[in-house]
Amino acid sequence: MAGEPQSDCLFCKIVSGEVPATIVRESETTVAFQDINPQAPTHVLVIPKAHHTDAAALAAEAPELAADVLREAGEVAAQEKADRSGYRIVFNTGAGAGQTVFHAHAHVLGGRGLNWPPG
Ligand code: IU
Repeated sequence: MAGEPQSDCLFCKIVSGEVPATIVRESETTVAFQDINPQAPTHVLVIPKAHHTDAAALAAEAPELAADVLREAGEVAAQEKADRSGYRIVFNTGAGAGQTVFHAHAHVLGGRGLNWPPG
């Protein structure tokens, strides 16, 4: 069911502490941790603690939680000082767009110039 922990979900295991992560920020409803394969000097993932498959499902099923994730993404950027030169919040949605973990997550990328359009 939407919002319930999934036993086969890596990010649910990070929320529960079963899988370690370098956590940089936490709120009542979200966790932010360093991406293990960083694509920029700042590359932090912000996830809702509750399991929702992707950003669209999160927004539909729990809009206030989606707002929490966005707000925390901005706080992470400020905390990491990525807001000084601009940063990007990315939600890969669907395998064709590069989503590999099906627990909604915002990538916060910054600390270098970011090209547009993305690859
Ligand atoms: P994607 O948008 O679903 O592709 O993002 C998943 C991210 O999760 C990706 O950038 C991975 O490097 C990252 N990640 C992680 O931080 N820790 C892990 O144990 C695994 C993936 I697996």
